[in-house]
Amino acid sequence: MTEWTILGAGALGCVMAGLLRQRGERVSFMLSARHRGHFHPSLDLITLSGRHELIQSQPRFPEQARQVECLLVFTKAYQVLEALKGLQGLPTTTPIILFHNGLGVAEQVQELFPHNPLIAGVSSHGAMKEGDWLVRHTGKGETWLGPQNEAAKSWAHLVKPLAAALGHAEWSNDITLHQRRKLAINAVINPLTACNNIYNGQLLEPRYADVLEQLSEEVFQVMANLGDTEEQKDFRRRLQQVIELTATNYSSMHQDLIHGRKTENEYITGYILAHAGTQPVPVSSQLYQEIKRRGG
Ligand code: KPL
Repeated sequence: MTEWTILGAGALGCVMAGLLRQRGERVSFMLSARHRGHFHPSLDLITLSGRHELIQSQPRFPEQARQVECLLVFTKAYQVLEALKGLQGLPTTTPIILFHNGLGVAEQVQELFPHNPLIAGVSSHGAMKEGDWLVRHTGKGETWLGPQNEAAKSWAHLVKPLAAALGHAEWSNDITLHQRRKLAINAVINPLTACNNIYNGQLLEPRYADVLEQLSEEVFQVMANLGDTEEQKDFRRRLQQVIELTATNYSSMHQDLIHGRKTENEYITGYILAHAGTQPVPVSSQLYQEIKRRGG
């Protein structure tokens, strides 16, 4: 049985670790040297039904990179490279699965680890961190994996144990489509909730109707220009569904901004701006600048 090593003990990384352990999978956390001696042996997972489950996992440190069998990366987009640079000892056969929001990082990881199977992951599970090693699973979602290089193409079997643990996991040879579709949702919900200091569900209040409409239109057009054939009504339906399913969540960008952390602005709204071409994207530009102005 493969051991799954989680890099990035944020909300989603911890929920995934918990769900995998509940299915009897072997799970470890890759920690940085500063965590040595501070590792909590058990993770407290609050399940969808509100039960607390204590999840046991193993700590691993960068000098043990050689032992990593499968690496699941849940750090923020802007932390991926730094975190991976410390793992140069990773065997070249170890698959690296990247789960960050936004796009544009995999190309750089490929340069750093040219031989490893490189896989992109897209997950819509809801997760909220409520404390150190205390995490709440807030919504069941889908998980898609797909190859980012040639070496990854023979790793589709990884979805089987993931599907058993997460309820859904599928392989897609067009993972960029799934990444872009998730990015489109994030490019609407995240900056709007972050700049207005609201939880996701508040976007459905009448006072946000106009800006929500304008921003959705901008993001939809950019994706359509990039070749996505999704119809606008389907995009709007998907957006509405995610807002409703995560209504009580604060988006990750909201949480980052409010806690004074760097956000994924560059990889989400920045991606929309970079791919807008001649299409005007005034709402995205304004939100992008506002988040930068606030230090995110
Ligand atoms: O992925 C998310 C995020 O916060 O980054 C959404 C789907 C918007 C849920 O909050």
